[in-house]
Amino acid sequence: MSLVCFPFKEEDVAVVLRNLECAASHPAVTGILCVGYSRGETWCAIENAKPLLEKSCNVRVVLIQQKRYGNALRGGKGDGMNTALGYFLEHPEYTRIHFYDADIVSFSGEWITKAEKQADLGYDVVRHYFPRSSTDAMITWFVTKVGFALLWPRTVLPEIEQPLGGELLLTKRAVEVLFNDHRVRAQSDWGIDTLYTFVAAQNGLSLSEVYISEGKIHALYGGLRDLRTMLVECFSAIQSLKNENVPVGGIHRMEAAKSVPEVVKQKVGYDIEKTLKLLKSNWTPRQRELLHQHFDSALVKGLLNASEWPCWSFADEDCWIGAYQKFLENFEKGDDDWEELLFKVWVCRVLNHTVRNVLRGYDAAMGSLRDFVWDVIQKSSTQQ
Ligand code: GDX
Repeated sequence: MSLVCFPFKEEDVAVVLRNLECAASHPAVTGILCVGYSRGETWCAIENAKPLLEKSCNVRVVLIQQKRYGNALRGGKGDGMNTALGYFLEHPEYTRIHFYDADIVSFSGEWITKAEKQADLGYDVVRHYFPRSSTDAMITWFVTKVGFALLWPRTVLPEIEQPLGGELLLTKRAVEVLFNDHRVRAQSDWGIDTLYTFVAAQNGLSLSEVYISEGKIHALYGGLRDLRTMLVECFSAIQSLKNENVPVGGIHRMEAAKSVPEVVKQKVGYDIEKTLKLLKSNWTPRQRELLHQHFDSALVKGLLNASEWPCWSFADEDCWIGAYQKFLENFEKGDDDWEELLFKVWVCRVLNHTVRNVLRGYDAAMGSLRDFVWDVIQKSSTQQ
């Protein structure tokens, strides 16, 4: 008896309704839960489609607005997902909950089947992972994976392929662990994916990752500015956990990846021209002061040059690791100058990766990302 949750804001209504129908038609699914940020156009479309969907698929379809669980942080997807966990625990007829982003164009019943099969084998958490473009997942690679590798190199965390993915299955045991953790309930923003991944590993929940070869085709980003809030919230989530301990090892099974479709290989994940302009904008005298006060001279020189003319060659892997450690120590969420500095250094890192690695082709680019995380794991393991 599985419940499928779609958290949603405003999305292409036709895509959302198709996904609801697809999930509702799956034999393992007896309930669909749509958790809305607000009562807008997408909400109304789901409300109108609900009676027919319930009748034709013989499932319960529930539409609720997200509750406010975390009062200290921005109310976002975290409140949406936590609202779904609360609903799930109040309805013991369900034994598993799945989450899928509502805007996925390539979603199919196969995604549900693959996750259900792993849960049948006894895994507490099942995550979906996808072939991704070499300029996509730049927060996952440079913030989350690198942070996990620096802070908990001997654990399962840095090995999780897509630790921020919004597509996953949780068993009742996993939901109880997550929902009873006050840090999870407080994480009302984009940091929720980090918290679910982290708390599951810290509590020794077993994890299986299934591969979805057709990829996750969904609404695309413009310039990297679109990702600024997500970047800040995902980094801050890692920073909030930096003094925590996680048991070494952990049960982690991963389905092998297959060859990556050409359309994914050729996709450019963000608008480079729009992004170049970001380096010159929003500078304040205090950002310059913070730079001089906390960071290495090569980074200071490079970023100040970038404030006049786009440049990024200084932002190589070593520079990013050095800067990351300084941000872990000193970054203050909610302080616009700190947030802008984190954003600008990350933009330079992404541009450096794009020009130095992505231009050499897909395999070289992905290899460089994997090598980077591997090197950080190696170095951090010997230092701990
Ligand atoms: N209820 C609710 N409340 N739903 C939200 C909110 C919110 O505040 N914000 C977004 N959503 C919904 C949205 O409508 C969509 O269905 C889903 O959550 C994902 O949002 P989207 O803006 O499409 O996220 P994006 O940029 O595609 O990132 C997603 O994929 C990332 C990844 O795979 O790396 C998202 O699930 C991230 O959490 C994930 O890290």
